[in-house]
Amino acid sequence: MLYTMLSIFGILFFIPHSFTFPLPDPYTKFSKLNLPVPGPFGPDSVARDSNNQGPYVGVSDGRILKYNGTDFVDFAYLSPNRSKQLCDGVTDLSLGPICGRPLGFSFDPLTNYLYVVEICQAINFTVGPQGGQATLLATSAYGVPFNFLNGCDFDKIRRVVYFTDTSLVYNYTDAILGNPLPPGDSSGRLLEYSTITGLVRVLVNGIPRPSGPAVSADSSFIVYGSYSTQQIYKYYLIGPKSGTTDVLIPNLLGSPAKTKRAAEFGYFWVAVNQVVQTQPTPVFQPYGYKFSSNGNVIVIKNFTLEYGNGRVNVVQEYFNLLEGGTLYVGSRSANYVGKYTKC
Ligand SMILES: *[C@@H]1O[C@H](CO)[C@@H](O)[C@H](O)[C@H]1NC(C)=O
Ligand SMILES: *[C@@H]1O[C@H](CO)[C@@H](O)[C@H](O)[C@H]1NC(C)=O
Ligand SMILES: *[C@@H]1O[C@H](CO)[C@@H](O)[C@H](O)[C@H]1NC(C)=O
Ligand SMILES: *[C@@H]1O[C@H](CO)[C@@H](O)[C@H](O)[C@H]1NC(C)=O
Ligand SMILES: CC(=O)N[C@H]1CO[C@H](CO)[C@@H](O)[C@@H]1O
Repeated sequence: MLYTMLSIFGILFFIPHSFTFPLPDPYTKFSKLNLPVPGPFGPDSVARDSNNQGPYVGVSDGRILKYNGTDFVDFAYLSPNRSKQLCDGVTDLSLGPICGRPLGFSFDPLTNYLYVVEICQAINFTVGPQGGQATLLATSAYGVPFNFLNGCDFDKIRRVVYFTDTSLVYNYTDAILGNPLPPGDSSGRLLEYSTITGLVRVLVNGIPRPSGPAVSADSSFIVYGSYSTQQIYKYYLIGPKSGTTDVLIPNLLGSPAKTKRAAEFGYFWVAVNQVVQTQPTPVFQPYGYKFSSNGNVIVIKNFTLEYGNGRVNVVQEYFNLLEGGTLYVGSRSANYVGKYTKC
């Protein structure tokens, strides 16, 4: 009886903008949305559009695919000379510079345009609702070319896209070759692209390897993680602290990947990977943290059982009355999108 009441109220709790007191982790049922076989892997970003279609994913062979209810089908691509013959299904990441590699994206809910950051040519793009060839928007900030773009988030109030350039001295090629991280590297940047002026601004310079950011639903601050410090930061867009940064969560279990808004107002999810063994090959334990605007961690969801020793790169939550809550998990090492729902 109590259980039934809890699950009825659980639905209420997941209506965005209604409650600020969320139900802890109801996501116990796991399933996989498989990518085409044989084929690409590594859905680093996962998003639904404003008509609740998808999810869309960006994968290793450079495509953006859309889930149509049963299968992932072609939606968009970035490089104007990307050849389907050469690139479709490739798992060789060194072809990234030719085939493209979308690592992060975010929908503008008003126009349903998808804003994408692409890692290899260090550029970003926009794709219209019909998909197809993306349009290049920007390649540098204040004359400094993008080097390792990682994630982005659309701000529907200010109509800008926030994104992070992880490092100016370490790039995607270094990462896939397993090159050692330059010690003490804090050349990362938090950036903003305005869809109104077409200009790129640097919000913060000198960040130690920032990962993909998320803006609060009221557009008052941005949160992002740092791979190196294993912390979550809060950058204020308005108010007396405007333009300054606080440490929001000082002690994650491991390195944070992308941060995304949760379904409820004022909450976020971040994918976190803990290294539990480094030799002979790295072994990870992947987690999803759910936290509030004040940095209160309310859920630490352990993905180790479903993801083995792979990493997770994004945890994206959606809610609608028909389906209830859904948690999508994207992983650079998986050939599927993980889907968690309530039992
Ligand atoms: C989804 O795409 C697959 C492959 O193109 C197709 O066979 C299937 O009919 C589509 N399903 C829906 C619901 O459109
Ligand atoms: C696209 O093709 C042109 C002409 O073949 C070539 O010069 C250019 O490097 C190619 N660009 C990419 C991103 O492969
Ligand atoms: C990464 O940096 C190296 C030099 O450090 C450069 O040779 C290579 O072209 C860069 N790769 C990409 C994808 O930008
Ligand atoms: C996460 O789950 C794995 C596998 O069950 C376990 O070994 C690990 O200790 C768990 N992590 C935490 C922080 O509880
Ligand atoms: C991968 C990709 O699309 N590269 C393009 C980036 O933008 C420059 C300038 O428009 C093009 O020349 C590249 O082909």
